[in-house]
Amino acid sequence: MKTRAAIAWEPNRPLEIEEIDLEGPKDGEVLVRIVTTSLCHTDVFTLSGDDPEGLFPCVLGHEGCGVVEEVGRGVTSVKPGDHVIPLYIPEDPNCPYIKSGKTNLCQTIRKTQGAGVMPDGTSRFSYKGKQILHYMGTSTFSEYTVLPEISVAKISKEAPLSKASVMGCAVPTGMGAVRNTAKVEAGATVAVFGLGAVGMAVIQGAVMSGASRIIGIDINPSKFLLAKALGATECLNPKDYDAPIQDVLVDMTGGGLDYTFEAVGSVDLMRAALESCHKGWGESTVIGVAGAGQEIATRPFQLVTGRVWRGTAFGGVRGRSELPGMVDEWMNGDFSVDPYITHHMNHNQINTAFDLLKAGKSIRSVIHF
Ligand code: NAD
Ligand code: AHE
Ligand code: ZN
Repeated sequence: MKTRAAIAWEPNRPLEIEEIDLEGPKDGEVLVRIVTTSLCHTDVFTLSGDDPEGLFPCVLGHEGCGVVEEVGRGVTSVKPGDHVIPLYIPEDPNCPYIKSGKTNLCQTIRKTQGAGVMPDGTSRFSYKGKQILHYMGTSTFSEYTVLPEISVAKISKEAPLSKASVMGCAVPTGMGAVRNTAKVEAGATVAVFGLGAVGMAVIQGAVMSGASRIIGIDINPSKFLLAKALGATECLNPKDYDAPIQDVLVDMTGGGLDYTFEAVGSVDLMRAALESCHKGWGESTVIGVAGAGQEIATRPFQLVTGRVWRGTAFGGVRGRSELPGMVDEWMNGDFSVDPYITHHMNHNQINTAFDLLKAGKSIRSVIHF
């Protein structure tokens, strides 16, 4: 079949919308019509050429939602008409990582997914006979995409697909980082570096966990209004201080935060976030994705004296078994996704979504097919 897709031909080149060929689902695969997709900073990161796993040409996009149109042989858990969210971290109940109960990082198809192909080693996308690669196993910047059955989460039909794309990455990542990875408890103090959609979801998760103090940090003060509306008790711009931001935070909290989160992708901020933690117990969670070759550093004494450094992917959420419940929480009114969505646009305007995110002028742009 044909599908209109935004092609990333090479790093740093604007995406081009083309009608390309899409092979139907093979055994164990599903064809999904994407209704909306939104743009996450990780798509920007990969297009920038900084992602060691960035392969071109490809169809980017990993934050989306849609409707199952067709299933391949052997697929039993979803059927045509089901509403689904594509998962860049699948959930295979037979994967030893999933069976461990200790992680959401299913490895069943990680190798082929990282190589931009389906589990059988081939791509379903092509253009004029030339292979176009998948991205993060999802490729949601196409009106139709093919995914392994283990890479879709079936969600309630009550959830509006005009907004549900943000449940494909930003919201579960930020909220999950607080609830599953850091396990923030009521009364705790929290700081989040980076007030994009992921950082905003950290704030929302911290509020839901009953945090007593939530400090938002960003060099773009236009983000502070929304951060405070979501529940940040204070916002800081590191540019307003001469001292390193970790010293400022340790001073203003009487020794440091209980929990900090880095949601930017800067190794310097990852260090600052760790060093803003309270001696003896403070825990810092890395969410941001840093470019190829970059490394984190701190004095080991920071860890010797009781601070803990963690990381999280997709907020530790197991996509098939836990994401549908998070969508239900949204439907029950426990939280809203509306604050994250600053722009709606059509597929042809996808490069505008990139420009807005890079300029710090959007939280999430939702792209409609
Ligand atoms: P975003 O671009 O919307 O937000 C990033 C924010 O960081 C912006 O508000 C920006 O002004 C701020 N910022 C930039 N430099 C800063 C600095 N020096 N100090 C303070 N703030 C600064 O991005 P997003 O979509 O919210 O994603 C945030 C990060 O999380 C990215 O690195 C993304 O790749 C990563 N991410 C990781 C996961 C995961 O599973 N681990 C999931 C989603 C996104
Ligand atoms: N490919 C990069 C790493 C990118 C990365 O860390 N991705 C996160 C999700 S970001 C979503 O916006 C993730 O899930 N990581 C776990 C995994 O297995 O990829 C690199 O550095 O090679
Ligand atoms: Zn993402």
